[in-house]
Amino acid sequence: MIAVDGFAAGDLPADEVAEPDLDGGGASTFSTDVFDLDGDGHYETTVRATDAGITVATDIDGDGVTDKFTAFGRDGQYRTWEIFREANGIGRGEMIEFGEL
Ligand SMILES: [Ca+2]
Ligand SMILES: [Ca+2]
Repeated sequence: MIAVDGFAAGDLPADEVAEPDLDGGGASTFSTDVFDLDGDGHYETTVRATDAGITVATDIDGDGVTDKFTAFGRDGQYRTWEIFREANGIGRGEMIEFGEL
């Protein structure tokens, strides 16, 4: 079972959100793919497959920092966070969606 429950939405550091520790023990990454889903020439979406599941990180505004992050577990559960950077530079995540595929 994937430990997405281990994600504390309040303390996701934006700089590290692209490589979350999904199982708490250091999931090994099998593949990383980048996509330009909206076709503007900027590859804003990073998809990583690990032994814990698949994560999708999207940098919507192209500033190099992930804005939206979704984790899909092997059990079919998914959760999406929106990442904010506060004035003091600290990233913060807020869960905006979750469910089962
Ligand atoms: Ca794009
Ligand atoms: Ca961004």
